[in-house]
Amino acid sequence: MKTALITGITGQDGLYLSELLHDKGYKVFGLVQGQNNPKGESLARTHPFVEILSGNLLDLSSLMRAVADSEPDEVYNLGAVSFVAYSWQNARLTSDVTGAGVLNMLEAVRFYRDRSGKDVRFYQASSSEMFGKVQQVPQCESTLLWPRSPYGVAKVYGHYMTINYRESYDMHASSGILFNHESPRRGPEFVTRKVSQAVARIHLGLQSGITLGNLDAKRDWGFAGDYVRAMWLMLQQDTADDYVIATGETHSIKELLDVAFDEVGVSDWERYVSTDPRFMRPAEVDLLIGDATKARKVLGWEPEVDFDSLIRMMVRHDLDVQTAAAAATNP
Ligand code: GDR
Repeated sequence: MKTALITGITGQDGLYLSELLHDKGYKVFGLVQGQNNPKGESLARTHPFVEILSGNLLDLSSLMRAVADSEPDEVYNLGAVSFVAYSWQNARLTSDVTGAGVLNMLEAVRFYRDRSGKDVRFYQASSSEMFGKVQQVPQCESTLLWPRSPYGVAKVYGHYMTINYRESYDMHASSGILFNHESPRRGPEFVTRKVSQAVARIHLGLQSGITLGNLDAKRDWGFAGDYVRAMWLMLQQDTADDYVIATGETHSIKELLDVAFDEVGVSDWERYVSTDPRFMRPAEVDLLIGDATKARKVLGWEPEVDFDSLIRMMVRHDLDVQTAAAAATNP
């Protein structure tokens, strides 16, 4: 039986990945930070097969203990301060957790590997935010990185540190440059879920409209369940490497609104949508579209859920959730 340790296990990707690994027969450990963390309590209820370990990416000794206790074959570093807009207000915290946290995790793995002699494989969750002000369209593994947010800068640090540990210490350390990936488990601060929740609530008469930021930004959106499969495939290769994971299609926020509102039979969504500078970013990433040719060729990875099905799946999920919540408050 193989063993995996996942940081950021309470996030969307951590949950999907833990299920994938559990189905493959892995013993799964998950790092959860803080005392009485409600997300940890919820994880224990919904994913009882995960063994929860306490630790924090800022605290190297806690990571060394987590690695020693779990004796992992594979470590997936998904933990981060991950909301881009928040990173301008919390640039130092983001740099520490999302950037230096990667170094701490790499050190903990290297220390354990050197003492145990076990070949531990490492996955780093890099991000398309690293491309920022894009220098090439579409973006691939060799595209020059030009991050546009403190979050993007921190991810670049973690990305190059992962490559550096691979080259300096012969570690099996791979980096997945994942483009935006969404699901019904996405946090409501991200634009797809903010829209799917609002559309469901507007349809049910629970909310009158939605206020957004830049409607012209374009993203390459895939399904998180497809993307965690790519993470696992990277660690099954003989050689560690970096891979772009993307659908190769890009859509604007306006197109997202077209599909989401269409799912509830609304075509003139403009009457429900307003914009507010509050949701604009000091520096925007205007266009992302990934070229995942390498992942397709080397890993044999293909996305299964397309943009249209993804957004409709999220709206339908939120219709169910909101209907149940409304029924519970007005029985
Ligand atoms: P992103 O995701 O920043 O790409 O990072 P997000 O969904 O927050 O924004 C996508 C685009 O939508 C525009 N936008 C809005 N965004 C939010 N959150 N709220 C709004 O009201 C709104 N209006 C317009 C944004 O300006 C942006 O252009 C995500 C995160 O998951 C990162 O952690 C991850 O690394 C990358 O995807 C890949």
